[in-house]
Amino acid sequence: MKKGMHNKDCTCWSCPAINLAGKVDFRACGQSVEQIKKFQDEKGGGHIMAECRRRPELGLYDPMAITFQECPEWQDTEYGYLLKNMRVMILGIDGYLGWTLALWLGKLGCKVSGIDNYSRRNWVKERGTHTVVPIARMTERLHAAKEVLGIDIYFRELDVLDKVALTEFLKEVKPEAIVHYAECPSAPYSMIDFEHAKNVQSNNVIGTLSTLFAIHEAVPESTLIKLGTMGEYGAPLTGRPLFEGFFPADAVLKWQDKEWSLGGELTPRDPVSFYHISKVQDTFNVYEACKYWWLRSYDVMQGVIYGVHTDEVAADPRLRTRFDIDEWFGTIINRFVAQAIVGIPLTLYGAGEQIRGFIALEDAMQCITRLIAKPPEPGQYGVVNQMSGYYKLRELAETVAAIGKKSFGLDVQIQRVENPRVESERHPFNPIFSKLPDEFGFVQKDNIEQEVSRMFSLLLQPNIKSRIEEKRHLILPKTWWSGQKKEVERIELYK
Ligand code: USQ
Repeated sequence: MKKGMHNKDCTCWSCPAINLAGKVDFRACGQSVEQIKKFQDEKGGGHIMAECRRRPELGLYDPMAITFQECPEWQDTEYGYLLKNMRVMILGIDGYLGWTLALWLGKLGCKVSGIDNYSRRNWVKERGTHTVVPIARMTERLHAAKEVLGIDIYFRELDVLDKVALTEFLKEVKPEAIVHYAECPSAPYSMIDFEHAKNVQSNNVIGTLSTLFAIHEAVPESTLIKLGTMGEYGAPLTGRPLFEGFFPADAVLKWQDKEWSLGGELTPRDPVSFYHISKVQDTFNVYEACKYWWLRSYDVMQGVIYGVHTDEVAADPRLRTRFDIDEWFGTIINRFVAQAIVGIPLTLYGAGEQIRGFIALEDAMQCITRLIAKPPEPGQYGVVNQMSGYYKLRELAETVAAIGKKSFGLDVQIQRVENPRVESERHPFNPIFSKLPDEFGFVQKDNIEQEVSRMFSLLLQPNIKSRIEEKRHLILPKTWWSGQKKEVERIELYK
């Protein structure tokens, strides 16, 4: 695929600037274009008409007549054609991903807006810790974005659970794409006790429901990019493929002496914490809302994220994104690098043979941008598995240790500790993640070695290293899936 060209043949049918008017109910997910084409062939066409909000001079016209490549409102960029000054709203704009994406899209010329209620700052505070890469207050962040990168970000302090206020904000801004990161992302946090499980599920599930109703009321033509997780699928011991949300057309269920097609059905889910369960519930809510109201959404089943780098966040210390290393909010590679720096042996939970999908921060930004650039059809709920590779946790520990030793002269050890989680420790893993590269033109830019090196360089800065030292007592996990609260014991020093 030619760079930037993955969406050249999309038409106004997928464009958020369109107002549709027609006589046919074409809601069946993903089949709408076929249905309309068939209808047009049979009836001589012209029944589905559209108006363009950006180009009212076009009047009423056939929404499949103009491609993104032909439309002057869609401009060629490195990541595909992108709507000129596209209005993108980020829910959860103050978080690790949200802030990074805001700067990334702003630099690409999008008009970025966002909401946040600072939950993440508060949850991390509750653990008694802080982001080890210092981040500025929101007002200072916004000021720095303008001063350093020339980006205006329209921010409002707002909770996604406040459906009325969210609807009003959507009506005011009229975003053409909405990226929903406003969820609690932590499996351990959801396993602390009933109150935390309840908070995670209500924040995530009801927050997404509120978002769906608000979009339906205010901007039904906008694309919802919703962050799901690879952990929705679990790791089935049969080793069957983890398809991208749905079974492919040729998948078959054989039972006794009969056969049925599974094509197009949602695949089974086997989540591994109350947090991961919240994402499964979101999946069904978003899937159904697309059917009921012709909303359009991509559900992004993201692997474990790691890293610190995009050009934008690295442009000024005030633009940095947060970086957590505690057992609740630090993800494994990020934690390992911090541990290596302050001499805590890297903590492999259990056997360390668990396999997970991973993606670097910058690559995740590229993926989201490419999804924004190729909106789904009205009524379409699409799923992508977003990762650039998968690894055994043991291999990751070895990689971090090797880079720490070789490039930074650190004495890095690896330890196996009791596993506080309930998860398979030895299992096959067969994820399918071909849609982003094949259909959206995603090209992996960062590899683990390169990004881990960048992380070491940043985290070894004296002020950041001392912030890690200050919280080193919060590295070893104490939150058990069983409900126990005790620090894990070391099983063996691995290397
Ligand atoms: N693990 C260790 N040592 C550690 C920390 C974690 O061995 O010090 C293990 C865990 O037991 C687990 C794996 O590493 O098997 C990943 O754990 P994690 O804490 O890095 O990530 P996880 O809990 O799976 O959740 C993270 C994000 C979540 C996202 C998910 C994607 O916090 O928001 O949904 O990654 S995925 O794992 O693919 O479901």
